[in-house]
Amino acid sequence: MPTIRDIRAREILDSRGHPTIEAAVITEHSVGIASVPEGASTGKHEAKELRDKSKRYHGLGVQKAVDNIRNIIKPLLVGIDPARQREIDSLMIEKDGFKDKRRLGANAILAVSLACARAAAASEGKELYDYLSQFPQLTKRAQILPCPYFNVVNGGKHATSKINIQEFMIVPRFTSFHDNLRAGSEIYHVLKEIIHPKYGLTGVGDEGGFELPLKKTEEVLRLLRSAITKAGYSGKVDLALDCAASSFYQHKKYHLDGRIFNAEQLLQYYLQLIKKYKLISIEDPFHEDDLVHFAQLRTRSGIQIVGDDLTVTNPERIQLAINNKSCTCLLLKVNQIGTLSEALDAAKLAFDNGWKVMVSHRSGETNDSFIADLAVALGCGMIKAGAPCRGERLAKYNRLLEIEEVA
Ligand code: 2PG
Ligand code: MG
Repeated sequence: MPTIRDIRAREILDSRGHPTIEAAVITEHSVGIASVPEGASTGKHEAKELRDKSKRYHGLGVQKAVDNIRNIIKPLLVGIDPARQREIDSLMIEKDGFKDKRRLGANAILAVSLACARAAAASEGKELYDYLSQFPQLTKRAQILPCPYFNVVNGGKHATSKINIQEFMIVPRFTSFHDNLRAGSEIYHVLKEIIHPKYGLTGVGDEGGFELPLKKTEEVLRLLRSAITKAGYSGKVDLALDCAASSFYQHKKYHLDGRIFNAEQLLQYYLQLIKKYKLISIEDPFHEDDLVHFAQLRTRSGIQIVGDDLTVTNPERIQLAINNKSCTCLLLKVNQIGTLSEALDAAKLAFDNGWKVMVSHRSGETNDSFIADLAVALGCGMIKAGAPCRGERLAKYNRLLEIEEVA
């Protein structure tokens, strides 16, 4: 039986140039390394990452969280088999003592939680997705390659433009992952060819999608539709949005596209967009506590309604959304809850209640491709990891290509 001999941790930088944590769990036979991502449009119910709030890196340093791994988490876990994931996660949760993991930091806890899974998979000589498939929450799930949701235009908190909707996604509908990746990439480059002569600039936002000097949701949707057609993918690629509506909700109103909406008016607006652009999925259409309007849009639109800031990968929040019939799909982000065991509990709860699950990256990412393996092990059929552009996004998509080849 392998046991944890050492745990190392260090401060590294993420794709936005902000500090984050990389941890290494070392056993007699293996080393498991994992790093944690960081959100920009974080839900208020998410687990809390610990930041130094000192002068370094404008307060964003993570030296305290790194010290917590070295001085508190390591002594707690040395000598344990890294495959005892539930016990490891529970020990860290208890030691932290806060529901939102603010003492040790969800970032510190998650780095170790994921690194343990990697170390255990390596000791067993298994690919990570195969190892994860053995978890009790996933035993009934078949491994499948997920369909990618490519975020090709960035708005909201992920861009400096005036577009309020955070993510405009294209969703190719081919059976193989490599065909989907090819479609995403070809459309992305056609989009660039359309944008460049019109606007000059073709800079990208946090998730690799283009930043556009436009103001209205419909202008972007029209552009996407023409790029899909011009690239020869008409009828084979769908459109989806992540509104991240909490980010344009102020003083009890939604400030979108230069207009001010109440929830009912916004719902009507979404229904029009869904019909006109054949949207197949909308994430966070209303603010993070509006369970009721999520539910109304679900029944009145019939399309996929994804909970992110509403549900924050937290079984308690998900149960609330289940009771209110607010969503049909859970967005699964491991760092929203802070341990692998709890993230898998969240997925299981969603599946058991007839929801779908979409595995997700964060806007601040590293080159860690853990979520690619996780999506395959969950057999959930959907992943969003940004545009088919920028290394930290491609790390996930390229890992899926690799899995597709060997699986
Ligand atoms: C989201 C995510 C990821 P962030 O809202 O779904 O795309 O953004 O990581 O900034 O919360
Ligand atoms: Mg979101």
